[in-house]
Amino acid sequence: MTSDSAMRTFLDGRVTVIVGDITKQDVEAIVNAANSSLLGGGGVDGAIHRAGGPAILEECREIRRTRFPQGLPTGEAVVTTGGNLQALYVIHTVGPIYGEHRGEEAELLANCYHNSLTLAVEKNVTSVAFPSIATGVYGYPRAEAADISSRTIENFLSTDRQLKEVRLVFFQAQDAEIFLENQKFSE
Ligand code: AR6
Repeated sequence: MTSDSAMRTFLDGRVTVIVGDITKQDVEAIVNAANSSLLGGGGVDGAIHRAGGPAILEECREIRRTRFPQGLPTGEAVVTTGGNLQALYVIHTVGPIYGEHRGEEAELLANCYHNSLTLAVEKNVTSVAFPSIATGVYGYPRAEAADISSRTIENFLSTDRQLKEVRLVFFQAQDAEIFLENQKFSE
């Protein structure tokens, strides 16, 4: 369980916005802001591997070996066990490094959300939590990321009936405020 409570909800409660730690969420799947190596890193990635234990890294290595020897491309997503986390699954996606994709950053960030949600549905989960992908080390401006992530999530949920909760988890209250000021949910 988590003691964090929703700051705000959208789309009839199917989207919630909270301040908290992604590793502590009581949802069926959490999303990791990974890098293309899938072998861990700092930020959310480091926190998820520390909290989830070695089973996650083991599966990531196997995915690299069998499916992505060159690394997971930006915008794509893969799923592993949640290891010791409450979540059953970790969905790993690679955000764009801001300024390094010749103007295709927005499309790539949208792909991260769309592909992660697609995998969540494929895994039959009904709840999934996202960190704010690419807005840390990868430098994506928080206001622009809010616009893109909210539009992409709403678009996905408009044709999906399975997901009951998409939880957007911000590490700091100020980050959640920026999201709330810039999101484009219709209700
Ligand atoms: N729970 C929720 N949000 C968090 C947490 C947490 N425990 N920790 C950080 N954040 P980042 P990126 C927020 O840098 O920008 C890694 O080294 C943070 O405030 O984790 O996609 C990977 O291996 C920020 O808003 O991910 C890659 O190399 C957001 O999570 C690279 O960083 C994302 O910050 C990926 O960079």
